[in-house]
Amino acid sequence: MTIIEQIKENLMKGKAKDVKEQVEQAMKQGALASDVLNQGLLAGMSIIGEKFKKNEVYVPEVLIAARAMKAGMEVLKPALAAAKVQPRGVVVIGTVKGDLHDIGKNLVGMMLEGAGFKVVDAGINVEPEKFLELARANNAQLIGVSALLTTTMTNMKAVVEQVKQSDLAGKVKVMIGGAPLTQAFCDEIHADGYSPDAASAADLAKKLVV
Ligand code: B1M
Repeated sequence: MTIIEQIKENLMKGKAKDVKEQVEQAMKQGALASDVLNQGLLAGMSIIGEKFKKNEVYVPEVLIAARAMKAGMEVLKPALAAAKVQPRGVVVIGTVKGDLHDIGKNLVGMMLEGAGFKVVDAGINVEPEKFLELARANNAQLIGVSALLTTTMTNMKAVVEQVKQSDLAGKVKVMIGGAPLTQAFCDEIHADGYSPDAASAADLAKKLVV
């Protein structure tokens, strides 16, 4: 097995220390940072995402794989910056106004990072204006809004409307998700996309940012 394949395998097993050491080793051996990223870290995270979708792994496994990815990314970041490897896109993600649930939102953020996006975390109980401000400040192409309550999901509409009525219209798309949501609700508030889980959220983000 090559060192990059070992990185992929160990990431899937959540072995953060091994991943970190093997990324260091791969870089010392002269591997390209982009190969370590795409064929090692992102490839492993993508398999974990697929398994999560099929209920073959659960939230804890995704969290430890994401932790291993972060450990590898810490080593890789300077080399990626030097090689001018650009993120796939920038996503501002947050939980909608009035809502304090963030476990699902954090998981979506990790899967987006695993898919190569730069993720700006707006936190919880986020006012619509804050989403727009952060999108402008970070040149984001996407805003991701999470809601876990039937009483707060309706607040997502304001985010979609404010984006469409602002200078960001046509430049920034809004994707939504969270347990009480449906595609029908997404259509009703004219959001650009809905996904039922964190792995599909990463797939959706890739489709929305072309
Ligand atoms: Co609350 N809570 N909670 N809660 N809580 C629920 C959501 C609830 C279903 C429990 C119940 O009654 N059975 C219920 C909502 C009922 C409803 O509206 N239909 C509820 C309630 C009522 C409340 C309070 C009102 C309780 C009270 O105070 N009376 C209160 C509200 C506070 C507020 O937000 N203003 C409240 C508070 C809390 C805690 C603070 C105690 C805690 C949150 C801690 C935290 O997040 N840091 C909490 C928790 C933990 C839950 C449950 C138990 C678990 C939620 C969770 O994290 N799930 C939940 C019941 C349950 O689901 N069994 C419940 C795991 C997580 C990985 O799943 O968030 O669905 P989820 O995310 C998934 C997908 O939905 C999707 O991907 C994720 C991964 O696959 N997804 C996206 C999520 N966001 C996405 C965004 C995307 C795409 C996909 O694109 C942007």
